[in-house]
Amino acid sequence: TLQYEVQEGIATITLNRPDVLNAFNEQMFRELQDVLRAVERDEAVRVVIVTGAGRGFCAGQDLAEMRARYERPEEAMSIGEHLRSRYNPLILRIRNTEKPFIAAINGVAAGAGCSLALACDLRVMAETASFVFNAFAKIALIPDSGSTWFLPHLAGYARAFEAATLIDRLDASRALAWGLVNAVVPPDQVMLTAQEWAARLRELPARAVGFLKRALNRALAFTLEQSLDYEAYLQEVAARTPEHRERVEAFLRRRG
Ligand code: LHQ
Repeated sequence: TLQYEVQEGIATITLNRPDVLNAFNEQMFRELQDVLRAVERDEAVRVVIVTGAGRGFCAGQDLAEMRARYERPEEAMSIGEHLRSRYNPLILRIRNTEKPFIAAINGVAAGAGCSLALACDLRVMAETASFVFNAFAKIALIPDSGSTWFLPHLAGYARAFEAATLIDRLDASRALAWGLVNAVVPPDQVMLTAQEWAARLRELPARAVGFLKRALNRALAFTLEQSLDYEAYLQEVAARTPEHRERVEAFLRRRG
């Protein structure tokens, strides 16, 4: 259900259930868990790209698998448990892994597929792709897997509410205008753009990029005072790395 490859420091995870627009099932979670553990551990991996096979990015929870659960409630875990044991750890792992994640949104993202995209650090979206945040409301649920948090933080409260209710297809140009994605490109350039960003991120010192990710994530729950303090703490560590000295020296040499 997944393709995973690492090439020159760039890991690419391709959700691979194209017949169902890469909806999440149990097996995909198992495979994702293994792959994300590998990504976190493997020092050779500097940047991660997440994309979908076929015409979709990710359609969220596989509803056929859900139905099977509803039919055997005594065997199945509750939705709350399902979120706590599957989706929430996935989202948190993406946020807590101190490497940049790029979502290459090749096609439609619905439900938790939107959440997956928003959990990443950068997003490039195909002109033809769209977000379907109201997929949740349409099946009488609320946005989950972080979407109630990501949406207002990225786009603001009113847009979050609108996206979760009224908008059937939030198209790429609106996603860009709302700050939900960083760039919109023709479909055949989605992976190229993601790879180009990844190659540039790879050239930056890994420790510094990891700390940046940590500091920005903390800042979302911090006061200015707390952020200033946390910056000073991380900077202390960053400044002790050899890369810092080397790069300052290299800058000064060029100025000669
Ligand atoms: C699917 C799915 C899908 C199975 C397309 N499942 N087959 C919820 C509950 C519990 C616990 C945890 O978390 C969650 C979080 C969630 O993610 S809730 C939201 C779940 N997702 C949805 O409700 C989205 C359902 N899909 C759609 O609304 C549409 O498929 C979208 C808008 C994504 C795309 O529409 P189209 O481009 O018109 O494609 P399509 O509907 O024809 O889909 C293509 C195929 O994929 C089709 O199968 P078929 O055999 O007819 O070709 C769909 O049945 C299948 N598919 N999403 N989530």
